[in-house]
Amino acid sequence: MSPATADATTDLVRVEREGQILHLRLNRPDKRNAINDGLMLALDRALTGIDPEVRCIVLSGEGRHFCAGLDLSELSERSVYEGVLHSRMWHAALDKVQYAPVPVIAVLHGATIGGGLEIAAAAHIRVAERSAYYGLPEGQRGIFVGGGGSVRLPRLIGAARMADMMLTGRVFDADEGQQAGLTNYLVAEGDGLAKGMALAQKICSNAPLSNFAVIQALPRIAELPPSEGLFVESLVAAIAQGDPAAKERIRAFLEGRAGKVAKS
Ligand code: 1HE
Repeated sequence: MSPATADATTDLVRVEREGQILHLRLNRPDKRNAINDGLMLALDRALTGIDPEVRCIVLSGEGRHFCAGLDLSELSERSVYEGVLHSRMWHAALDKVQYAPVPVIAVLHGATIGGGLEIAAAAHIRVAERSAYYGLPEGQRGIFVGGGGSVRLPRLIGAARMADMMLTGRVFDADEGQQAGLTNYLVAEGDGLAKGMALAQKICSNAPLSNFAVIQALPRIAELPPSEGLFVESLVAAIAQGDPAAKERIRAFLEGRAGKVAKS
């Protein structure tokens, strides 16, 4: 890892650059990366004005846990109206994760709870270490998800599983999370970041427009009625294949200069 280029204004989210990869690290380990306003705003800032040379983002948590969710100490004095604004502030920040210009890989370990799971759900790929576990204790705390969880998590694991987690306080371990579709990769303890970085390197080697189409077009098309989806797909396909990077890559394959598809 190159020397940290920590920015004083985003101290609660450490920002480091390794070549074309931007590594963001939730950085409030004493409080298990519980999300106070400062941390969410720091995440928002870290995702604003990303250098066009960046091709992939890796998001992880400092300390023994990925994230303990909403900082409950900030909640008690909030009015209903302030609650709405707070939730909308989270939505804006987590939209910057989901609609980042480049793919975001979340590397999860330890507690990935409440708002922590909402952050993870906004990423495009999730890597879990064996210690990772997932909970939505909102029911026990008398609150509701407010960071896009009710929109994004049912699309990953289904509304029924999410309701079970919220109503009964059911906690999924790393294996259960993987089986439920919460995570894409499950690796040994301590290997999460290396795996996240290795995946990021692969993503960096793709054509940028192709990556952009996957993260921007795919989830939108999936929400469209089939006929509209197919029409939008045809436009995106034509745009992507018209890109010089696509033409060069296809030429390279036809001339035997590009790798074959193989199971690694
Ligand atoms: C916190 C928080 C927090 C830790 N808000 N301060 N989230 C939760 O309900 C999860 C609550 N936290 C826990 O269950 C545990 O802290 C953990 C399982 C995450 C970690 O346990 P452990 O033993 O490693 O740490 P700890 O001793 O419990 O916590 C260390 C410190 O972090 C301690 O503060 P200290 O001043 O006594 O050292 C804790 O109080 C503090 N801490 N978690 C505030 N969450 C927009 S809607 C989203 C809704 C939600 O996210 S609901 C989920 C809330």
